[in-house]
Amino acid sequence: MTSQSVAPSTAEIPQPWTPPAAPADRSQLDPEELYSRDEIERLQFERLRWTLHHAYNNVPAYKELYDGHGVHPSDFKTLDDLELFPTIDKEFLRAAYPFKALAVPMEQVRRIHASSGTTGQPTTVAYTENDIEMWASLVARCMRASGVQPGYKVHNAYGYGLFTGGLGAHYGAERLGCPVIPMSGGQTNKQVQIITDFEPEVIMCTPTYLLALADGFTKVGIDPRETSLKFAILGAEPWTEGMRQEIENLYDLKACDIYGLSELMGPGVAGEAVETQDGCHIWEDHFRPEIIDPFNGKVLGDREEGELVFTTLTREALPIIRFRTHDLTSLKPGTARPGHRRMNRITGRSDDIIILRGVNIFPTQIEEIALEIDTLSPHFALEITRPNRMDELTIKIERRDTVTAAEAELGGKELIAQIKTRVGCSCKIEIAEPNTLARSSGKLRRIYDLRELND
Ligand code: DLL
Repeated sequence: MTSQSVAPSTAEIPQPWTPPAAPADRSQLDPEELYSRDEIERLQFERLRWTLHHAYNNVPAYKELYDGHGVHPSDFKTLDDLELFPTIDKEFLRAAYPFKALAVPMEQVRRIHASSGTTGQPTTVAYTENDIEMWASLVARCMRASGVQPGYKVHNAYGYGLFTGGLGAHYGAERLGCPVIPMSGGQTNKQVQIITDFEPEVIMCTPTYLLALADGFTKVGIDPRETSLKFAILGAEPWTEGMRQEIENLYDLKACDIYGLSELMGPGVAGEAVETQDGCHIWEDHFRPEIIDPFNGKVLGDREEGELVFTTLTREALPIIRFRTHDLTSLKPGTARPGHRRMNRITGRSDDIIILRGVNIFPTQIEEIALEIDTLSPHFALEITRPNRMDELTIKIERRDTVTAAEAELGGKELIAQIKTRVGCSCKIEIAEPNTLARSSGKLRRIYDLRELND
Protein backbone atom coordinates (compact mmCIF):
# COMPACT_ATOMS: atom_id res chain seq x y z
CA MET A 1 0.00 0.00 0.00
CA THR A 2 3.06 2.26 -0.07
CA SER A 3 2.43 5.10 -2.45
CA GLN A 4 5.07 6.16 -4.95
CA SER A 5 3.30 9.44 -5.70
CA VAL A 6 4.77 12.64 -4.35
CA ALA A 7 2.68 14.05 -1.53
CA PRO A 8 0.94 17.29 -2.37
CA SER A 9 1.90 19.77 0.32
CA THR A 10 -0.82 21.16 2.54
CA ALA A 11 -0.30 24.47 0.75
CA GLU A 12 -1.67 22.85 -2.44
CA ILE A 13 -4.78 21.65 -0.61
CA PRO A 14 -6.25 24.77 0.90
CA GLN A 15 -8.13 24.39 4.16
CA PRO A 16 -11.67 23.88 2.85
CA TRP A 17 -13.29 25.66 5.76
CA THR A 18 -13.23 29.25 6.93
CA PRO A 19 -15.41 30.14 9.86
CA PRO A 20 -18.56 31.95 8.85
CA ALA A 21 -19.41 35.25 10.48
CA ALA A 22 -22.22 34.92 13.00
CA PRO A 23 -25.45 35.35 11.01
CA ALA A 24 -27.42 38.52 11.64
CA ASP A 25 -30.40 36.34 12.54
CA ARG A 26 -28.82 33.84 14.93
CA SER A 27 -31.96 31.74 15.13
CA GLN A 28 -31.30 30.65 11.49
CA LEU A 29 -29.79 27.24 10.81
CA ASP A 30 -26.28 26.98 9.34
CA PRO A 31 -26.46 26.08 5.61
CA GLU A 32 -24.55 22.83 6.30
CA GLU A 33 -27.26 21.67 8.71
CA LEU A 34 -29.56 21.38 5.70
CA TYR A 35 -27.12 19.56 3.41
CA SER A 36 -28.24 16.27 1.89
CA ARG A 37 -26.31 13.09 2.69
CA ASP A 38 -24.52 13.33 -0.69
CA GLU A 39 -23.49 16.92 -0.07
CA ILE A 40 -22.20 16.01 3.38
CA GLU A 41 -20.15 13.12 2.03
CA ARG A 42 -18.65 15.23 -0.74
CA LEU A 43 -17.64 17.81 1.86
CA GLN A 44 -16.25 15.10 4.13
CA PHE A 45 -14.09 13.77 1.34
CA GLU A 46 -12.53 17.19 0.63
CA ARG A 47 -12.01 17.95 4.28
CA LEU A 48 -10.58 14.52 5.07
CA ARG A 49 -8.09 14.89 2.26
CA TRP A 50 -6.92 18.15 3.78
CA THR A 51 -6.83 16.75 7.31
CA LEU A 52 -4.74 13.73 6.33
CA HIS A 53 -2.16 15.89 4.56
CA HIS A 54 -2.19 18.49 7.32
CA ALA A 55 -1.51 15.86 9.98
CA TYR A 56 1.06 13.94 7.95
CA ASN A 57 3.03 17.03 6.96
CA ASN A 58 2.96 18.79 10.32
CA VAL A 59 2.80 16.17 13.09
CA PRO A 60 5.79 13.79 13.18
CA ALA A 61 3.81 11.21 15.20
CA TYR A 62 1.26 10.82 12.38
CA LYS A 63 4.00 10.61 9.75
CA GLU A 64 5.78 7.93 11.74
CA LEU A 65 2.54 6.01 12.31
CA TYR A 66 1.49 6.09 8.65
CA ASP A 67 4.97 5.37 7.30
CA GLY A 68 5.11 2.40 9.66
CA HIS A 69 1.82 1.10 8.25
CA GLY A 70 2.84 1.78 4.65
CA VAL A 71 0.01 4.24 4.02
CA HIS A 72 0.15 7.77 2.77
CA PRO A 73 -2.49 10.52 2.57
CA SER A 74 -2.41 10.21 -1.22
CA ASP A 75 -3.87 6.67 -0.83
CA PHE A 76 -7.10 8.31 0.26
CA LYS A 77 -9.21 8.30 -2.90
CA THR A 78 -12.71 7.57 -1.64
CA LEU A 79 -14.34 7.96 1.77
CA ASP A 80 -14.02 4.22 2.39
CA ASP A 81 -10.23 4.55 2.13
CA LEU A 82 -10.21 6.09 5.60
CA GLU A 83 -10.19 2.48 6.83
CA LEU A 84 -6.67 2.10 5.43
CA PHE A 85 -5.33 4.39 8.12
CA PRO A 86 -4.66 2.98 11.60
CA THR A 87 -6.78 4.10 14.55
CA ILE A 88 -5.26 6.07 17.41
CA ASP A 89 -6.24 6.28 21.07
CA LYS A 90 -5.41 8.22 24.22
CA GLU A 91 -1.97 6.55 24.30
CA PHE A 92 -1.06 8.26 21.03
CA LEU A 93 -1.92 11.65 22.53
CA ARG A 94 -0.33 10.84 25.85
CA ALA A 95 2.94 10.00 24.12
CA ALA A 96 2.76 13.43 22.47
CA TYR A 97 2.16 15.21 25.82
CA PRO A 98 2.11 18.13 26.15
CA PHE A 99 2.50 19.74 22.71
CA LYS A 100 4.11 17.26 20.32
CA ALA A 101 0.85 16.58 18.44
CA LEU A 102 0.35 20.25 17.53
CA ALA A 103 0.09 20.83 13.79
CA VAL A 104 0.54 24.60 13.98
CA PRO A 105 3.14 26.88 15.59
CA MET A 106 2.38 27.99 19.14
CA GLU A 107 1.74 31.59 18.06
CA GLN A 108 -1.37 30.34 16.24
CA VAL A 109 -2.72 28.62 19.36
CA ARG A 110 -5.26 30.57 21.38
CA ARG A 111 -6.44 28.09 24.02
CA ILE A 112 -5.21 24.94 25.72
CA HIS A 113 -7.48 22.53 27.60
CA ALA A 114 -6.61 19.17 29.11
CA SER A 115 -8.56 15.99 29.64
CA SER A 116 -8.20 13.69 32.59
CA GLY A 117 -5.91 10.74 32.07
CA THR A 118 -5.69 7.20 33.37
CA THR A 119 -2.41 7.55 35.16
CA GLY A 120 -2.57 11.10 36.36
CA GLN A 121 -1.03 12.36 33.12
CA PRO A 122 -3.62 14.30 31.16
CA THR A 123 -3.76 14.80 27.42
CA THR A 124 -3.64 18.26 25.92
CA VAL A 125 -6.16 19.83 23.58
CA ALA A 126 -5.22 22.97 21.68
CA TYR A 127 -7.22 25.35 19.53
CA THR A 128 -6.48 28.00 16.92
CA GLU A 129 -8.79 30.97 16.50
CA ASN A 130 -10.65 29.09 13.74
CA ASP A 131 -10.93 26.02 15.99
CA ILE A 132 -12.52 28.10 18.74
CA GLU A 133 -14.89 29.69 16.24
CA MET A 134 -15.87 26.28 14.89
CA TRP A 135 -16.42 24.97 18.41
CA ALA A 136 -18.58 27.95 19.38
CA SER A 137 -20.64 27.65 16.20
CA LEU A 138 -21.27 23.93 16.78
CA VAL A 139 -22.31 24.38 20.42
CA ALA A 140 -24.58 27.21 19.24
CA ARG A 141 -25.99 24.81 16.64
CA CYS A 142 -26.69 22.18 19.31
CA MET A 143 -28.37 24.73 21.56
CA ARG A 144 -30.54 26.10 18.75
CA ALA A 145 -31.54 22.56 17.76
CA SER A 146 -32.45 21.91 21.40
CA GLY A 147 -34.86 24.85 21.47
CA VAL A 148 -32.71 27.75 22.69
CA GLN A 149 -33.31 31.12 21.07
CA PRO A 150 -31.16 34.26 21.02
CA GLY A 151 -31.86 36.35 24.09
CA TYR A 152 -32.64 33.42 26.40
CA LYS A 153 -30.53 33.60 29.55
CA VAL A 154 -28.28 30.56 29.91
CA HIS A 155 -27.27 29.30 33.37
CA ASN A 156 -24.04 27.42 32.70
CA ALA A 157 -23.28 24.93 35.48
CA TYR A 158 -20.68 22.90 33.57
CA GLY A 159 -17.31 23.22 35.29
CA TYR A 160 -15.05 26.02 34.05
CA GLY A 161 -11.33 25.37 33.80
CA LEU A 162 -9.29 22.76 31.99
CA PHE A 163 -12.48 20.70 31.53
CA THR A 164 -14.01 21.69 28.19
CA GLY A 165 -17.63 21.77 29.43
CA GLY A 166 -17.72 25.24 30.98
CA LEU A 167 -15.96 27.35 28.36
CA GLY A 168 -17.33 25.23 25.49
CA ALA A 169 -20.93 25.87 26.53
CA HIS A 170 -20.11 29.50 27.35
CA TYR A 171 -18.76 30.42 23.91
CA GLY A 172 -21.59 28.53 22.20
CA ALA A 173 -24.25 30.40 24.14
CA GLU A 174 -22.62 33.76 23.38
CA ARG A 175 -22.33 32.81 19.74
CA LEU A 176 -26.05 32.08 19.62
CA GLY A 177 -26.74 35.53 21.04
CA CYS A 178 -27.56 34.51 24.61
CA PRO A 179 -26.48 36.13 27.86
CA VAL A 180 -24.51 33.56 29.85
CA ILE A 181 -24.44 33.18 33.62
CA PRO A 182 -21.01 31.56 34.16
CA MET A 183 -21.92 29.69 37.33
CA SER A 184 -19.65 26.62 36.95
CA GLY A 185 -20.27 23.48 39.05
CA GLY A 186 -20.95 23.03 42.77
CA GLN A 187 -22.35 25.46 45.38
CA THR A 188 -25.89 24.16 45.01
CA ASN A 189 -27.41 26.72 47.41
CA LYS A 190 -25.90 29.56 45.42
CA GLN A 191 -27.13 28.02 42.15
CA VAL A 192 -30.65 27.87 43.59
CA GLN A 193 -30.48 31.53 44.55
CA ILE A 194 -29.06 32.73 41.23
CA ILE A 195 -31.63 30.78 39.21
CA THR A 196 -34.41 32.17 41.37
CA ASP A 197 -33.16 35.76 41.02
CA PHE A 198 -31.88 35.83 37.40
CA GLU A 199 -34.69 33.70 35.94
CA PRO A 200 -32.73 31.94 33.17
CA GLU A 201 -34.74 30.06 30.53
CA VAL A 202 -31.90 27.57 29.92
CA ILE A 203 -29.65 25.43 32.09
CA MET A 204 -26.58 23.52 30.92
CA CYS A 205 -25.06 20.91 33.26
CA THR A 206 -24.74 17.18 33.75
CA PRO A 207 -28.07 15.31 34.02
CA THR A 208 -27.31 14.02 37.52
CA TYR A 209 -26.47 17.52 38.71
CA LEU A 210 -29.82 18.81 37.50
CA LEU A 211 -31.51 16.11 39.58
CA ALA A 212 -29.46 17.10 42.64
CA LEU A 213 -30.36 20.73 42.03
CA ALA A 214 -34.05 19.80 42.17
CA ASP A 215 -33.48 18.67 45.76
CA GLY A 216 -31.77 22.02 46.43
CA PHE A 217 -34.93 23.84 45.29
CA THR A 218 -37.23 21.58 47.28
CA LYS A 219 -35.14 22.11 50.44
CA VAL A 220 -35.82 25.85 50.37
CA GLY A 221 -39.50 25.32 49.60
CA ILE A 222 -39.39 26.02 45.86
CA ASP A 223 -41.13 23.62 43.48
CA PRO A 224 -38.67 23.15 40.55
CA ARG A 225 -41.68 23.35 38.20
CA GLU A 226 -42.15 26.98 39.28
CA THR A 227 -38.63 28.04 38.22
CA SER A 228 -38.02 29.99 35.00
CA LEU A 229 -36.17 27.03 33.39
CA LYS A 230 -37.67 25.89 30.09
CA PHE A 231 -34.77 24.07 28.41
CA ALA A 232 -31.97 21.86 29.75
CA ILE A 233 -28.98 20.80 27.67
CA LEU A 234 -27.42 17.87 29.40
CA GLY A 235 -24.36 15.74 28.73
CA ALA A 236 -20.80 14.82 29.73
CA GLU A 237 -22.02 11.52 31.23
CA PRO A 238 -24.36 8.69 30.23
CA TRP A 239 -28.05 9.14 30.99
CA THR A 240 -31.23 7.41 29.99
CA GLU A 241 -34.72 8.04 28.62
CA GLY A 242 -36.03 7.32 32.11
CA MET A 243 -33.91 10.09 33.52
CA ARG A 244 -35.11 12.43 30.79
CA GLN A 245 -38.73 11.74 31.79
CA GLU A 246 -37.94 12.34 35.43
CA ILE A 247 -36.12 15.63 34.76
CA GLU A 248 -38.81 16.92 32.39
CA ASN A 249 -41.55 16.12 34.90
CA LEU A 250 -39.66 17.52 37.87
CA TYR A 251 -38.94 20.86 36.21
CA ASP A 252 -41.61 21.11 33.53
CA LEU A 253 -39.01 21.73 30.82
CA LYS A 254 -37.57 20.14 27.68
CA ALA A 255 -34.33 18.23 28.23
CA CYS A 256 -32.00 17.44 25.32
CA ASP A 257 -28.74 15.55 25.08
CA ILE A 258 -25.37 17.00 24.04
CA TYR A 259 -22.32 14.85 23.36
CA GLY A 260 -18.66 15.54 22.92
CA LEU A 261 -15.18 14.77 24.12
CA SER A 262 -12.12 16.85 24.81
CA GLU A 263 -9.85 15.16 22.31
CA LEU A 264 -12.12 16.22 19.43
CA MET A 265 -12.82 19.70 20.91
CA GLY A 266 -15.30 19.34 23.83
CA PRO A 267 -19.12 19.51 23.99
CA GLY A 268 -21.00 20.04 20.74
CA VAL A 269 -19.74 17.19 18.55
CA ALA A 270 -23.37 16.07 18.45
CA GLY A 271 -26.63 17.49 19.76
CA GLU A 272 -30.28 16.60 19.97
CA ALA A 273 -33.22 18.31 18.28
CA VAL A 274 -36.03 19.32 20.61
CA GLU A 275 -38.78 18.48 18.12
CA THR A 276 -37.74 14.83 17.81
CA GLN A 277 -35.70 14.09 20.96
CA ASP A 278 -34.46 10.97 19.25
CA GLY A 279 -30.72 11.01 19.81
CA CYS A 280 -27.87 13.37 19.00
CA HIS A 281 -27.18 14.37 15.41
CA ILE A 282 -23.45 14.22 14.81
CA TRP A 283 -22.29 17.36 12.98
CA GLU A 284 -20.82 15.50 10.09
CA ASP A 285 -19.57 18.58 8.27
CA HIS A 286 -16.86 18.75 10.98
CA PHE A 287 -16.54 15.14 12.24
CA ARG A 288 -16.61 11.81 10.43
CA PRO A 289 -17.86 9.03 12.75
CA GLU A 290 -17.26 5.31 12.27
CA ILE A 291 -18.33 2.33 14.35
CA ILE A 292 -15.79 -0.43 14.77
CA ASP A 293 -15.74 -3.81 16.42
CA PRO A 294 -13.76 -3.06 19.60
CA PHE A 295 -12.07 -6.45 19.49
CA ASN A 296 -10.80 -6.64 15.91
CA GLY A 297 -11.10 -3.04 14.72
CA LYS A 298 -13.31 -3.98 11.73
CA VAL A 299 -15.59 -1.18 10.51
CA LEU A 300 -19.26 -2.01 11.14
CA GLY A 301 -22.37 -0.82 9.32
CA ASP A 302 -25.00 1.65 10.47
CA ARG A 303 -27.28 0.30 13.21
CA GLU A 304 -24.58 -2.16 14.32
CA GLU A 305 -23.38 -1.62 17.89
CA GLY A 306 -19.67 -1.09 18.45
CA GLU A 307 -17.08 1.48 19.45
CA LEU A 308 -17.38 5.02 18.18
CA VAL A 309 -14.34 6.31 16.29
CA PHE A 310 -14.02 9.92 15.16
CA THR A 311 -11.99 11.91 12.68
CA THR A 312 -11.92 15.71 12.80
CA LEU A 313 -12.40 17.36 9.41
CA THR A 314 -11.50 20.99 10.08
CA ARG A 315 -9.38 21.07 13.25
CA GLU A 316 -6.20 23.05 12.66
CA ALA A 317 -4.23 22.93 15.93
CA LEU A 318 -4.80 19.26 16.74
CA PRO A 319 -6.06 17.14 13.86
CA ILE A 320 -7.47 13.87 15.18
CA ILE A 321 -7.68 10.93 12.81
CA ARG A 322 -9.61 7.78 13.66
CA PHE A 323 -9.64 8.31 17.43
CA ARG A 324 -11.08 5.44 19.44
CA THR A 325 -13.50 6.99 21.94
CA HIS A 326 -14.22 3.69 23.73
CA ASP A 327 -17.88 4.80 23.78
CA LEU A 328 -20.21 2.00 22.72
CA THR A 329 -23.15 2.96 20.51
CA SER A 330 -24.53 2.67 16.97
CA LEU A 331 -25.29 5.11 14.16
CA LYS A 332 -28.67 5.62 12.54
CA PRO A 333 -29.95 7.94 9.79
CA GLY A 334 -30.67 11.60 10.57
CA THR A 335 -34.21 12.83 11.14
CA ALA A 336 -34.44 16.54 12.04
CA ARG A 337 -31.18 17.08 10.08
CA PRO A 338 -31.37 14.27 7.47
CA GLY A 339 -27.83 14.72 6.11
CA HIS A 340 -26.25 14.10 9.52
CA ARG A 341 -26.43 10.68 11.16
CA ARG A 342 -27.61 10.28 14.74
CA MET A 343 -25.97 8.28 17.49
CA ASN A 344 -27.84 6.13 19.95
CA ARG A 345 -27.34 6.78 23.63
CA ILE A 346 -23.97 5.55 24.85
CA THR A 347 -24.58 2.11 26.35
CA GLY A 348 -21.21 1.71 27.99
CA ARG A 349 -17.51 1.92 27.43
CA SER A 350 -15.15 -0.60 25.95
CA ASP A 351 -12.62 0.23 28.64
CA ASP A 352 -13.45 0.44 32.29
CA ILE A 353 -13.60 4.15 32.83
CA ILE A 354 -16.09 5.40 35.42
CA ILE A 355 -17.79 8.72 34.81
CA LEU A 356 -18.79 10.06 38.19
CA ARG A 357 -20.61 13.39 38.22
CA GLY A 358 -18.86 14.25 34.95
CA VAL A 359 -15.35 13.40 36.25
CA ASN A 360 -13.60 10.58 34.40
CA ILE A 361 -12.05 8.04 36.77
CA PHE A 362 -10.08 4.97 35.87
CA PRO A 363 -9.59 2.12 38.34
CA THR A 364 -5.89 2.31 37.56
CA GLN A 365 -5.76 5.81 39.08
CA ILE A 366 -7.20 4.49 42.35
CA GLU A 367 -4.90 1.52 42.22
CA GLU A 368 -1.85 3.71 41.78
CA ILE A 369 -2.73 5.80 44.83
CA ALA A 370 -3.73 2.80 46.99
CA LEU A 371 -0.37 1.20 46.27
CA GLU A 372 1.41 4.16 47.83
CA ILE A 373 -0.34 3.58 51.18
CA ASP A 374 1.38 0.71 52.91
CA THR A 375 -1.47 -0.28 55.23
CA LEU A 376 -3.79 -0.95 52.26
CA SER A 377 -3.69 -3.81 49.79
CA PRO A 378 -4.20 -3.37 46.03
CA HIS A 379 -7.34 -5.50 46.33
CA PHE A 380 -10.31 -3.24 46.00
CA ALA A 381 -13.64 -2.87 44.26
CA LEU A 382 -15.40 0.31 43.25
CA GLU A 383 -19.09 0.53 43.96
CA ILE A 384 -21.07 3.29 42.31
CA THR A 385 -24.53 4.08 43.58
CA ARG A 386 -26.97 6.92 43.12
CA PRO A 387 -28.59 7.68 46.48
CA ASN A 388 -30.39 11.04 46.60
CA ARG A 389 -29.90 11.27 42.84
CA MET A 390 -26.17 12.04 43.05
CA ASP A 391 -23.57 9.51 42.05
CA GLU A 392 -21.53 8.17 44.94
CA LEU A 393 -18.35 6.18 44.83
CA THR A 394 -17.48 3.74 47.60
CA ILE A 395 -14.11 2.04 47.58
CA LYS A 396 -14.08 -1.31 49.31
CA ILE A 397 -10.46 -2.13 49.96
CA GLU A 398 -8.79 -4.95 51.84
CA ARG A 399 -6.33 -4.07 54.59
CA ARG A 400 -2.92 -5.69 54.49
CA ASP A 401 -2.80 -8.68 56.82
CA THR A 402 0.28 -7.25 58.53
CA VAL A 403 -1.56 -4.26 60.00
CA THR A 404 -4.43 -3.75 62.43
CA ALA A 405 -7.89 -2.57 61.37
CA ALA A 406 -7.25 0.77 63.11
CA GLU A 407 -4.03 1.33 61.14
CA ALA A 408 -5.87 0.49 57.92
CA GLU A 409 -8.62 2.99 58.82
CA LEU A 410 -5.98 5.73 58.97
CA GLY A 411 -4.70 4.61 55.56
CA GLY A 412 -8.28 4.80 54.27
CA LYS A 413 -8.53 8.45 55.33
CA GLU A 414 -5.27 9.17 53.53
CA LEU A 415 -6.65 7.44 50.41
CA ILE A 416 -9.79 9.63 50.43
CA ALA A 417 -7.69 12.78 50.71
CA GLN A 418 -5.29 11.74 47.95
CA ILE A 419 -8.14 10.82 45.59
CA LYS A 420 -9.78 14.17 46.24
CA THR A 421 -6.56 16.04 45.38
CA ARG A 422 -5.28 13.96 42.51
CA VAL A 423 -8.40 12.61 40.81
CA GLY A 424 -10.77 15.39 41.82
CA CYS A 425 -13.63 13.37 43.26
CA SER A 426 -15.00 12.65 46.72
CA CYS A 427 -15.55 9.06 47.78
CA LYS A 428 -16.25 6.83 50.77
CA ILE A 429 -14.04 4.02 52.01
CA GLU A 430 -14.93 0.68 53.54
CA ILE A 431 -11.99 -1.31 54.84
CA ALA A 432 -12.44 -5.03 54.25
CA GLU A 433 -10.67 -7.91 55.95
CA PRO A 434 -7.89 -9.59 53.93
CA ASN A 435 -9.14 -12.04 51.27
CA THR A 436 -12.80 -11.21 51.69
CA LEU A 437 -13.58 -9.40 48.42
CA ALA A 438 -15.03 -11.71 45.78
CA ARG A 439 -12.56 -12.89 43.18
CA SER A 440 -13.34 -14.93 40.10
CA SER A 441 -10.52 -16.96 38.60
CA GLY A 442 -8.05 -14.91 40.60
CA LYS A 443 -9.24 -11.59 39.22
CA LEU A 444 -11.00 -9.06 41.34
CA ARG A 445 -14.01 -7.48 39.71
CA ARG A 446 -13.20 -3.81 39.95
CA ILE A 447 -16.43 -2.03 39.11
CA TYR A 448 -19.91 -2.57 40.47
CA ASP A 449 -22.08 0.04 38.82
CA LEU A 450 -25.38 -0.07 40.68
CA ARG A 451 -26.85 3.05 39.13
CA GLU A 452 -29.48 1.21 37.09
CA LEU A 453 -28.71 2.99 33.86
CA ASN A 454 -30.27 0.34 31.66
CA ASP A 455 -33.87 1.40 31.68
O1 DLL B 1 -17.43 15.46 28.80
C1 DLL B 1 -17.32 17.07 27.00
C2 DLL B 1 -18.72 17.49 27.30
C3 DLL B 1 -18.94 18.51 28.20
C4 DLL B 1 -19.79 16.89 26.64
C5 DLL B 1 -20.24 18.95 28.44
C6 DLL B 1 -21.08 17.31 26.87
C7 DLL B 1 -21.30 18.33 27.78
P1 DLL B 1 -14.59 14.58 28.37
O2 DLL B 1 -14.41 15.02 29.77
O3 DLL B 1 -13.38 14.40 27.52
O4 DLL B 1 -15.48 15.61 27.58
O5 DLL B 1 -15.41 13.23 28.41
C8 DLL B 1 -15.80 12.61 27.23
O6 DLL B 1 -17.77 11.72 28.31
O7 DLL B 1 -16.22 9.92 25.65
C9 DLL B 1 -18.35 9.95 26.86
O8 DLL B 1 -17.91 8.75 27.46
C10 DLL B 1 -18.86 10.89 27.94
N1 DLL B 1 -19.95 11.72 27.43
C11 DLL B 1 -19.91 13.00 27.02
N2 DLL B 1 -21.15 13.40 26.64
C12 DLL B 1 -21.98 12.34 26.81
C13 DLL B 1 -23.36 12.12 26.61
C14 DLL B 1 -16.77 15.97 27.90
N3 DLL B 1 -24.18 13.06 26.16
C15 DLL B 1 -16.60 11.36 27.54
N4 DLL B 1 -23.86 10.87 26.88
C16 DLL B 1 -17.17 10.72 26.28
C17 DLL B 1 -23.04 9.90 27.35
C18 DLL B 1 -21.21 11.27 27.31
N5 DLL B 1 -21.74 10.06 27.57
